[in-house]
Amino acid sequence: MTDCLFCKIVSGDVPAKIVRESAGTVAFRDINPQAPTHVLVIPRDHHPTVAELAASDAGLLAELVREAHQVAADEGIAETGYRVVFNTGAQAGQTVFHVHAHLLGGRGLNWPPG
Ligand code: IU
Repeated sequence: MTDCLFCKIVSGDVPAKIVRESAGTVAFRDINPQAPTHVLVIPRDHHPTVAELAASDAGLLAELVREAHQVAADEGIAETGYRVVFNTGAQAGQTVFHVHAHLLGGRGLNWPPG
């Protein structure tokens, strides 16, 4: 999608601090981190929400979650614990409609989230 920020990160037209890549995904550091580790994992293909991705390409969704875990392992937080969040829809705080898993960790995380 030409007007999608995260598609432009995938294509290299917008810079990002990329930490990991797989055949179907790219992982990069969030520009406004909410935890010591805050990485976004996105599919290379444009899908607006996790619900749409689950319905159209469940294998790619599984790859996204596996990659999030691998980033957690690379960051040394796989054992202590981390959170994977898909904000879905405006009321939940989704602002970029190219599905992204927020991988958060490196500090204690409150429950329920705000
Ligand atoms: P949200 O779940 O759609 O609200 O998450 C979007 C995230 O994308 C948010 O945490 C932003 O800080 C982040 N982000 C980014 O990493 N790089 C950007 O250029 C923009 C947003 I715009």
